This record gives sequence, structure tokens and C-alpha cells, in this order.
Amino acid sequence: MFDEKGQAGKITDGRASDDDGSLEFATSATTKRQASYHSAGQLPLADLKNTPLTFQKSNGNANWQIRITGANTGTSSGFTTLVWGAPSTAGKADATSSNQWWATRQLGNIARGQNATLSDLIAAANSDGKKAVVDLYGISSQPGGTADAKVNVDEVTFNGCTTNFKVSGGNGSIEFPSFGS
Ligand SMILES: [Ca+2]
Repeated sequence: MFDEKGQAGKITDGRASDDDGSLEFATSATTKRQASYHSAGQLPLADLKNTPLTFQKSNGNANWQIRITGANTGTSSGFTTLVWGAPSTAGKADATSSNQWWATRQLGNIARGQNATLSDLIAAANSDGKKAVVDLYGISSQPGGTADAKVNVDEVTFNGCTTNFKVSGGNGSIEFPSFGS
């Protein structure tokens, strides 16, 4: 796991879709954001085109976070994060063909924060001969406001791999790492 310091989600018996546990993000006035990531092993970004990007969620705020480098951002690292905010309602969140993706930096001719399909962002990231790669992928929760909030996420599908978050039996220990297994 490559988690933002002190901000990782926790595997709990909270429910997103199944009954064996899920990844839970708890936010509050003092912890405004939580996020958990897994290595994508420098997967070529182009490989994500038209592949399922889905997860199950409870009611609340949860977002895809895809951290890439080598993209056409105008910087030497070509680092940016591709973000997609799921609907607040519970159920299967499907970002595969959504036009509500955005990047934290300008990508080619797509402005920072401008909504687009992931296919369009991939094309912009790889413009000018760039070949962007995915370093990390994960889920964040940042609902805004100051109220305590919670969201449970499970069955995260990325690049053909679905991660089932679950609490292992017996002593109540947590099966870890399970993101991306
Ligand atoms: Ca589960």
C-alpha cells in the first residue's frame, strides 16, 4: 500500500456490497481526506482505454485516483492524477465510459480540471509522443464540509483485476495487503 500519510482507509466489517468486509474511509473536520493506493507497476496508461473501472460503494463520497507519470503536462516528470467522483448513492460506480474524469494538471490541450472521458485524457496524456504510465491507483474520499462522514468501498476493478477487501476470520486481524491482489 502507498497511502497518504495518516490518511489511509481501513478494512472494516462495514458493508459496501458483500458481507466479508470492505475498505472504509472516515472523514471529519480534522481529517478532511482519506485515500488508499496500490502500485500499478508502471502500467502503460493506454492499456486502460475501454477497460472496466468500477467499484462497489455505500452512500457517500468516493473517487478514483489514478496517478500517472510521463504524461504531456509540460513538466519533466509528467506527473498528474486522473480523478473521477462517483455518485453519492450506494451501488456499483462505473467510471468506464463516463465523461466526468478530470486531471489535476493540464494534459495536452485539456485544461486542468476540465471534464472529459478517460479515453480523451489518455489521448491528451500521450500527445506529443509521450507514453504515460500508471504508478499508483486507488480510491479517495473527500466529501467537503466539516461533518463526520463515512463511505465503504469494495470490489475495486482496475485493469482486469478485482480487489475484494475483507476482514480475515479468527482473531479479527485484517488481511493485508489485499488491494490489487
Ligand atoms: Ca468485501
